[in-house]
Amino acid sequence: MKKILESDCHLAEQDSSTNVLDSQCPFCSVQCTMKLLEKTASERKQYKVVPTQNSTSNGRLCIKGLNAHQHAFHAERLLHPLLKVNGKFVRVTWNEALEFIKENFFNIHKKYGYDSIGVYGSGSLTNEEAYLLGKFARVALKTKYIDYNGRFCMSAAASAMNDAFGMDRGLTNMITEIPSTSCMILAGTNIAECQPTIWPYFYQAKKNGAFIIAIDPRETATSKLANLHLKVKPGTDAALANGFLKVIFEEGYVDQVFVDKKTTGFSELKAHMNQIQLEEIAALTEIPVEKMRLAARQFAVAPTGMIFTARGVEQQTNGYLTVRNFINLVLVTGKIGKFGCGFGAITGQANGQGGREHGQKADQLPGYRSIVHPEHRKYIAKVWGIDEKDLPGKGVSAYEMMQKIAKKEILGLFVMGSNPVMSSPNSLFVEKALKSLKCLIVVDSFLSETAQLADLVLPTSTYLEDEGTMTNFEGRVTWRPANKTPPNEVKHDWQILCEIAKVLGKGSYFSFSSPEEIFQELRLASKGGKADYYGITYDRLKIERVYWPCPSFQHPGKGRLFEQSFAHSDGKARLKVVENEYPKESRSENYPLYLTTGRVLPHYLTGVQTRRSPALAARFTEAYIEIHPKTAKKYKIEPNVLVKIESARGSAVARSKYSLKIREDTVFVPFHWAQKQNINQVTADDLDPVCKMPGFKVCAVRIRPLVNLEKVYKEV
Ligand SMILES: Nc1nc2c(c(=O)[nH]1)N[C@H]1C(S)=C(S)[C@@H](COP(=O)(O)OP(=O)(O)OC[C@H]3O[C@@H](n4cnc5c(=O)[nH]c(N)nc54)[C@H](O)[C@@H]3O)O[C@H]1N2
Ligand SMILES: Nc1nc2c(c(=O)[nH]1)N[C@H]1C(S)=C(S)[C@@H](COP(=O)(O)OP(=O)(O)OC[C@H]3O[C@@H](n4cnc5c(=O)[nH]c(N)nc54)[C@H](O)[C@@H]3O)O[C@H]1N2
Ligand code: SF4
Ligand SMILES: [Mo]
Repeated sequence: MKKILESDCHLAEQDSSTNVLDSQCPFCSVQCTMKLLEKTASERKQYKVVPTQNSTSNGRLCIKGLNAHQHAFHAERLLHPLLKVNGKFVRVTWNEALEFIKENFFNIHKKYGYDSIGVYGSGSLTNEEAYLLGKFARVALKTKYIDYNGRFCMSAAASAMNDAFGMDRGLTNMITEIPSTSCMILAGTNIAECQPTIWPYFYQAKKNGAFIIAIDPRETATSKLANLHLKVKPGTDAALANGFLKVIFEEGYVDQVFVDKKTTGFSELKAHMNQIQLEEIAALTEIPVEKMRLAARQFAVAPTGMIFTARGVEQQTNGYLTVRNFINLVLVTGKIGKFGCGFGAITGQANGQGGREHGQKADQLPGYRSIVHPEHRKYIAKVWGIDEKDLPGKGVSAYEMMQKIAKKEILGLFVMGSNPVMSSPNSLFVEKALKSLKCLIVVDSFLSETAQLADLVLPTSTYLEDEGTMTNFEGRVTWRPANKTPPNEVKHDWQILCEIAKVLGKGSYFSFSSPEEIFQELRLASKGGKADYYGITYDRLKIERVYWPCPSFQHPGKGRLFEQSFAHSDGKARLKVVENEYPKESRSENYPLYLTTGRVLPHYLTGVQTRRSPALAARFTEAYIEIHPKTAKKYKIEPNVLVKIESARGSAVARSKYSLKIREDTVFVPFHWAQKQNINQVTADDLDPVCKMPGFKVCAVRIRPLVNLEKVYKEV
């Protein structure tokens, strides 16, 4: 991690031959800021990245941010539209590309109706582009089928927070309160590797005396900081939270004044607790009762406390209920809406937060409005200047779109900012489905694994070129400047959407000439909604990051939520009875191990960008399987050999990495590598019934060495 240095800044200002570009990291939800210094020396360009100050990451940058420009300047950047002709991509002009879209979309519409084309968006898009994509789907394509990669990321936490609090924002409190909290539960979150520049806030809390509890089947850089690490059996976190609740009820730690005044559902939860047996939970989670008691007591008696969840507990087929149960813990102990207390589901992608507020979701309209609510529909139809009756209804979730493609109900797909052939569960099924489409159009900066399957690929700008706003994990809106001109024929996502809308005859609804103009419409569209951005302007954002909701220009933005009341109409939060659910897929004789998947520090998601950053790629060149030495011996797997990982869906290959830090019944594989190393060829596609999140974090597998070394040794 790099911290801002005085000398770095001076270098930027003093050297007049240096081009200085202000920017913001394209990767995770912290949105660290930086200056890119570009110097031309004997016809070669040299780059240096200098972190800059902002009130979230405080002048820090992690290794991904420091090297992000390497992919932006990579030789494989797409520079013009590519059309597939006889199985090969050929260069075409923008006019030819737009004609192709017009003709193909027109034919599909005519023959199969508007809902036969789907749109697949992304949490990497700016707020302006995410907003425009939602409008594009509903107004230009008139389809109900739009969803985005955030479905695989934030859907469990978002739906749980909406239902429990009446509002979904990553952190309910300000990040600056973290060092003052006296107890923290970190459930299925690896902040030290996934949001490294905010880790110092947690470190400071520990230094100030906080008791930290980490829940993770593996020891990670995050769990290292914990006073208590609960190495839970994968997928059993909902039950573990029931264990904590049981102790809190049994030992009289409920904050009854808070509960009576600010929540509903207490008597049902209390009755449910009478049926909970700690021993049963200990057997299920493999966490001893005494450790559960210690964790629950520490959290309950601490004067202030916070709970953070992330994908470890959320990417489960019961992810929604699991998050609800951690929220139950915060509510029964009254630890929310106060200084040093709160709940946070740490968002993942650069715009994981904003991307889920402005209409990319199947059931959603801008400002967190609902597509099935008559008043919400009327309001947005008015902003867009269309008849409410012409606004399509609710579509389906990201993976369900793939299922509709396989069933030939969706025949054309427009993908902007995602690589679903790698990031979806059961990816072999997804690959087959995408190949069966009549028309696949992908907008990307690279020929990603999904773009390779496309009929038409449109080249888009990167973070250094594309101005816009992003809403970070805190719920603060940030402005990303971008002064670099896109190379060759590259266009911005928002320009591409406007140009396609024009050839489809809908240009008048998309006559924008800058991101700021789109933001002006977004502000209006969000006005009065839960995620209200009306009071936020580019001018304000150029000075400071602003929290939403921010309903007027004078409003400072709301850092701490729920101080007086929750966002449901009666002002109360909802407690919820959660059963000790088991993961959908359990181990069997045939598939005796749990596979869990996740990330490593230098790589980002499906790796399209970071695998093209030499400094990052060099740190992890291939997929690995973290495995306990005892387990490895059992399956005759030596260190550093290729391992075949198989499930009922398919197989993948990764190199063995012995580790005492993982449970003996579990293996871990990061998902940043493609083709044979793509671990999503193995994962299961059961979805959470409420939020449709896949269970990326648990599936049953068997493993074996790819090559029989004993045989090879004998032969040599
Ligand atoms: N370096 C890096 N940083 C990133 C990203 C990246 O790709 N690389 N991606 C960004 C994005 S989009 C996201 S969503 C976030 C993700 O951020 P995180 O959710 O923090 O990251 P993961 O590695 O997916 O999972 C977190 C932890 O969950 C644990 N886990 C697995 N199964 C279980 C379980 O059953 N129970 C519990 N309690 N824990 C479990 C894993 O061992 C892992 O350590 O990171 C963001 N930041
Ligand atoms: N097994 C397993 N699978 C997972 C997860 C897991 O933990 N385990 N995590 C899930 C999570 S949390 C997430 S967020 C998803 C993410 O998975 P994906 O949606 O596939 O995300 P990326 O790998 O970031 O792919 C983004 C693509 O868009 C391009 N791109 C980046 N920025 C832009 C832009 O501004 N505009 C356009 N047009 N293109 C852009 C990139 O070059 C890249 O090709 O993966 C999910 N899949
Ligand atoms: S990846 Fe995240 S923590 Fe690292 S520099 Fe980028 S925004 Fe900051
Ligand atoms: Mo994510």
